[in-house]
Amino acid sequence: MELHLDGLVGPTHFYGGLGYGNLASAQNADAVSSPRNAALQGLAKMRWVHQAGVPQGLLPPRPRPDWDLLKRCGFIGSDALSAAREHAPNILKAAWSTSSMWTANAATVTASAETSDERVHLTPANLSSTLHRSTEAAHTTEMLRLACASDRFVVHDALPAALPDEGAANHMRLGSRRAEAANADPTATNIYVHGPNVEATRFRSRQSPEASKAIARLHGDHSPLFVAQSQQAIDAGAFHNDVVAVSTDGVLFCHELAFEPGELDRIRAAQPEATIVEIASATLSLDEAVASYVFNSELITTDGELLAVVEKRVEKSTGSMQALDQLVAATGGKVEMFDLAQSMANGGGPACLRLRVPVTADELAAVDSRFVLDDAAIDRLENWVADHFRDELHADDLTNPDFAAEVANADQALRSLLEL
Ligand code: SUG
Repeated sequence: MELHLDGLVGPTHFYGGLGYGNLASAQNADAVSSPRNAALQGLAKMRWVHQAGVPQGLLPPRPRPDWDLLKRCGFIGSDALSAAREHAPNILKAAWSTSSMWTANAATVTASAETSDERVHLTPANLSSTLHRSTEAAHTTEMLRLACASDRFVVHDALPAALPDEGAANHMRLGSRRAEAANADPTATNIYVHGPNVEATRFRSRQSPEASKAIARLHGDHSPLFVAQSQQAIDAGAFHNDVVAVSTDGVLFCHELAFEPGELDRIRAAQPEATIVEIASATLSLDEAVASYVFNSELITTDGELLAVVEKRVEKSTGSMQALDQLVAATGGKVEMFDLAQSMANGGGPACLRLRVPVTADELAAVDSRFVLDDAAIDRLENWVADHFRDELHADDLTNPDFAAEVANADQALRSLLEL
């Protein structure tokens, strides 16, 4: 089974235009955001997944703004915010970013069934390709070490910054559906997707092969498969592999141009019994796939049934709906549409908002219960959002000391609510 750890959206959700190679983030730069709607949309998805029978947890947002980052960049004292806005607006934005909400980038996780010491291994991502995300690792490491404090888990340090790593968004675990149906513990293949060995044309990859290999080594992964993402997909705006490919234990749903030529055949050879639903460009172009985020659907399996949590903009794309039809025909699964528009406008779909932690029942029981949600906990979080989040956030708010005080207050309230 899998624990889905979603990133709770913080009260400073905004559109900074900070996501490298991320078309939605660039297109929506400086648009007015709604932190309240963003958080409620995320919580509605968590509630649905929990009610569908999948263990659902959360990782809390980081305290904002990041005064330490501002200080390290020379913005000190009472006018730090306005000085940063005048001299280095991207440093100001990085200090306020709620990018830790996309927990598919929080870490890479290997199941205990595939590690040499039979423990679950997690490596927090260094996210060193962009400034605003590079500061997440310290908080993520702290939270994961609290949540996974039991000796059934190993939480490593993030890799050195020179080996860029974006976490589970570039990792897929693929087994066979037959093993799942038999309720066996399949030995799945861990597929680590990294940047291609070609000159970057439009955008460079955010995942180095050296990072993927270091993680597989650290985790003692006995079945790693290293696969190159296609430069064509990266250029079309697939800044993470999970924009064009997603897996659940026995199913891989991907665009035919997601990987460099020949790579999908290597995946097939590694897991011949997996159901691979490969969507042709003739059905859905790469550009339309990146616009709709259909491959960024959150796939879950409960009682042997596949459920796809899909962002509702997919309905506007005929090719994407045809792709979903193919997924349903091949798996017998069901589709559920969600409004995640606030996160989507920053390039974060359903699959970006969750970190999958494959666990046995005993490992799940060993996760710190403060990080695991039930309906009552989700109710409390919704009340916290109602009490502390603005309906609208504007660029000017990021230099307002009153807003900083409001956010510090919200953070305190969350820490006491979660007993952190
Ligand atoms: O890293 N967007 C994130 C979106 C991450 C999506 N995650 C996955 N595909 N798994 C990113 O580009 C935009 C922030 C801004 O522009 O304010 C941003 O960081």
